[in-house]
Amino acid sequence: MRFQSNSLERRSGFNAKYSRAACGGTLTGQNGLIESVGFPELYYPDNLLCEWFLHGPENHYLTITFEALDIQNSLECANDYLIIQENGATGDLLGRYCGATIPDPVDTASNLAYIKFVTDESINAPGFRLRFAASAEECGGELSGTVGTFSSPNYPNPFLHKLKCEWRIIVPFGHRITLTINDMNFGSSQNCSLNYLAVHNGFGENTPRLSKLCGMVTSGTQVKSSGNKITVVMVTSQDDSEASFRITYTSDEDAVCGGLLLSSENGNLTSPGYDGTSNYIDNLNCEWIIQNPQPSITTIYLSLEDFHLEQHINCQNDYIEIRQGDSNGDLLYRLCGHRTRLEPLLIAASQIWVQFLSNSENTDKGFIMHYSSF
Ligand SMILES: [Ca+2]
Ligand SMILES: [Ca+2]
Repeated sequence: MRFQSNSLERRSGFNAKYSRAACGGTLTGQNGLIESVGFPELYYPDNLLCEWFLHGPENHYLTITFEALDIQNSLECANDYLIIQENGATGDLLGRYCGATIPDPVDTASNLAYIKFVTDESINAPGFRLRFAASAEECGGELSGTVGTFSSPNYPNPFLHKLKCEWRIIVPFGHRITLTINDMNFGSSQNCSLNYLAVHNGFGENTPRLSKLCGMVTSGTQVKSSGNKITVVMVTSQDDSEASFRITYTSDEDAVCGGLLLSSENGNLTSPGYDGTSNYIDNLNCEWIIQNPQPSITTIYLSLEDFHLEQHINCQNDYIEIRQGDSNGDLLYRLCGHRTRLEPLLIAASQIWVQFLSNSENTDKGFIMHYSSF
């Protein structure tokens, strides 16, 4: 506001009163309390428009609980009313309230909420008192037992917030993981793009996706990794998505591929099912460690006897990666396509990691390579 006068006429001026809004504001933190003006001793005034902005910690959701409610009752709460919206002033409406019946608590999808209290020009009542509390959902993690169970947050109660959780399972080399769905209900299967479980053949979402599960899944449904690692990602994208699951895993079956090999023992490494004519399958992830048990010998020798993987200019589809040490080591080779000149690979390392990955389409005959050290 600015007052400005020029060089012409003079007048008596102005006198304005100001005061802070009697209601509303921004509440930041883990929890808080909101009341109507004068609650509980006095009735709220007429002609109010009060707005509260609730701001909980990141990655939390808010539970808003009514401790008291007594607002002028009207058809469709048209006269005096309280509304709660999630995600702030432009978010979805969670409820519109009036009368004197205490509603159930409401949960928001995110850490933000907006509350508005509006009254008309006549008839009032004691008002309301609300509390909000922020909660974080704990989920995901790494499991390394040979058998185990994991489930959605708050299982067997349905999970009701937007969330992404990742479970990574690792079992000893040479074993594959069998996941068994004991129970899974992700609500309507029309929402498969929004609410689902994705199972990946290896660690992380960059490994081939074995399955995408959603809706109601028959108890006993199984998904198997090819090697000793698997990842389960749970995605819920709507605030009211119903999601609950319980999965058991075992690891008594032999791996399809991958394992720990000793270079001193000289042997062959092949794509699963390699016979020189038939093709490997889609969505494989095979991880081998080739280790030299004698530290004095630090060279590992790999010769490609036959090599036919799907062609791709950058080896993005099906490929072999060879790294020094383990999966986090320096990348030495990334191979794909057809190799007719089978040059031997001499690698100056006492341990290497070899990964073969196939994507969801187009396969070829695969490969056979010989490993040794001398
Ligand atoms: Ca009123
Ligand atoms: Ca492929």
